[in-house]
Amino acid sequence: MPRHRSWAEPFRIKVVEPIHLLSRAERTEAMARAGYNTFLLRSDDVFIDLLTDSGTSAMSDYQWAGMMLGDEAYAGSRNFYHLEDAVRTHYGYRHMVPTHQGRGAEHILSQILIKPGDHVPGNMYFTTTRLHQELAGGTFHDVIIDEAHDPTSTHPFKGNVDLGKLERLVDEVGAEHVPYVSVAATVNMAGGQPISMANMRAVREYCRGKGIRVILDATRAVENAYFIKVREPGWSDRSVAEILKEFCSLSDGCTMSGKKDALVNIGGWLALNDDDLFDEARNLVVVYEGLHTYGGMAGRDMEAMARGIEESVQEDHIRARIGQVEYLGRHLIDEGVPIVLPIGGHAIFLDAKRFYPQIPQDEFPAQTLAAELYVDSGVRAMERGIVSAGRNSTTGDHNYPKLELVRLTLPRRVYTQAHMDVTWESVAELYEKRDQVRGLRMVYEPKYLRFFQARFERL
Ligand code: PM9
Repeated sequence: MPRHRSWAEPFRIKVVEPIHLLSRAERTEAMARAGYNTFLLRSDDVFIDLLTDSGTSAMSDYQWAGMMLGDEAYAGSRNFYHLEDAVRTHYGYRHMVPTHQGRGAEHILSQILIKPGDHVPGNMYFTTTRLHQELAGGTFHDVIIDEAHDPTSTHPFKGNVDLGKLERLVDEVGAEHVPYVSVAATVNMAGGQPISMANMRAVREYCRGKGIRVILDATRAVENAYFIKVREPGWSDRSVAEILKEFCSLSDGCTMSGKKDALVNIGGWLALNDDDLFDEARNLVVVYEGLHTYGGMAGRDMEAMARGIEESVQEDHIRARIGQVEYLGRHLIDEGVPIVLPIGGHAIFLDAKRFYPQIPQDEFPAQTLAAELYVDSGVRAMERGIVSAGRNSTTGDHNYPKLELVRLTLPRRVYTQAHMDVTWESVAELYEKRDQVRGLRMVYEPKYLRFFQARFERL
């Protein structure tokens, strides 16, 4: 048997940004000041920031060099054409407009395609995606496979669409009221779980027969392509870049938050193959984002994103990126901590229902756990449970998602293995002391996307 060899990051560190750990008393006070919502903490008060992988990546020297080549012309910036080339080369769509970030693309897409009374099936909701669908008058329907809602299921492709559920919905509401199927790559709210190429192809075939479009949320499609390579039979010899392109070819367009896979701090795009739809998108982008050749982005930011796309599909990059998530997850599994299985692409998701079974869901177990973790070690995580799920737009009741999770999200190329060690050690200690903890009560609730700004008090 050959000896085990560890992987190592395919970069070395050229610039460092100091971070500091406040005292426990200071952290306790900071958490109370933030209303037990990690979104309301000051970044300066955070030691290891695992709130999100969105816009938090470290850019390479190649990307920073590109920033100096920003062409800040109002119209026709050369960086736009670089970005357009990168999207065509790696994602394969014919047309694209830049947007300031992913939700800008979701807004334009929803306005173009959804009419009041329409129905939008998707492989689990995402907060901003669903809200834009609802604001356009649509109703979201979850058609993901049941395994996705079970944190203990080890199905390798928990992002898959359940074709039976999709078919039943379409039969019920009529294909003419389904403007598109919204398919997310590595489903965020399910735990960063991928969709298989075979399932994507089946969705495509079904939709083609019904005249329904397939729109991909490509935000973490590179990570999805990596999982297809390592988990789906028949793909291990293909490059992540090839798989990505083939995967995207099974959709009619995509929305994209460049702040994740594409390794930039800001930016996104909407891509479409259809000429007429693209024309509509180009018309709307000037209303909400900016001219169609910058769409809310500076020239330098478009250059950084074009270069980030190139880097994102490099095999050693993506292997190390997902390898770091796995490293953290393996340690937590070894400590007996309940996490969502299998380990996903961008984050480890702690299962707060099993972590704190004594806390009822409407006393916010995941929100509580995220607050406890910060107080224990200065690690900032994000609630992905009942607070994120919001309220039913018809009844006004809380949505009660099956998954009540805390997300430890890994920014790309930012933290070291030692940071991962501090994180799992803290979570493991909290798990040992889990019995004493009580939940929270919400004392302020904003109307939209409440998880960002809601405030809580300890019970
Ligand atoms: N995701 C995340 O932390 C940013 C803040 S939480 C709303 O996971 C998907 C799958 C996302 C996503 C953002 C967006 C929106 C769309 N789809 O944040 O607007 O994970 O660039 O993208 C966050 P923007």
